[in-house]
Amino acid sequence: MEKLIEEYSQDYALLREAIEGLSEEQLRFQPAPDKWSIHQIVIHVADAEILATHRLRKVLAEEEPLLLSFDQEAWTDNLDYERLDREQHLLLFQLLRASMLPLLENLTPEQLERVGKYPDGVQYTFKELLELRVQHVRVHLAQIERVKQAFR
Ligand code: NI
Repeated sequence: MEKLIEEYSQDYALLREAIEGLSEEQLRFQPAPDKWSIHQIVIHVADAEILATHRLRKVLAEEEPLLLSFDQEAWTDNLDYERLDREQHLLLFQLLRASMLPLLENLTPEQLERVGKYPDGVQYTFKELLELRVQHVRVHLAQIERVKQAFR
């Protein structure tokens, strides 16, 4: 658990590191018309974190709450990610993660096993939802690396 919390708290720095020194041209480069730019990936990661933080809090606070997912392509297209401020979203991500840290200290085994359910009936424990946060950033860090390679 300690390792998981440590990884969860380090993701912001990893995201920063991944985009450090990139030009605006690199950040806006889309490897294909249907592939996200690094800018879009960063906004997506922050947007996903808003919902995920809400889910984590809901599971800790309520009895078997209903969890909601989001249509990520629709958000990217309809929220005009191109115009959103990347720096703000990075800071938003940082604050969302930091705001959770006091809640993650001293969690009891019972709290880790608290569950939430998606409308399709699939159930996740708090611990699993937390693991998914770290995995989500990992997936997108790898994606950022692929976009960087494609730009070269
Ligand atoms: Ni994602």
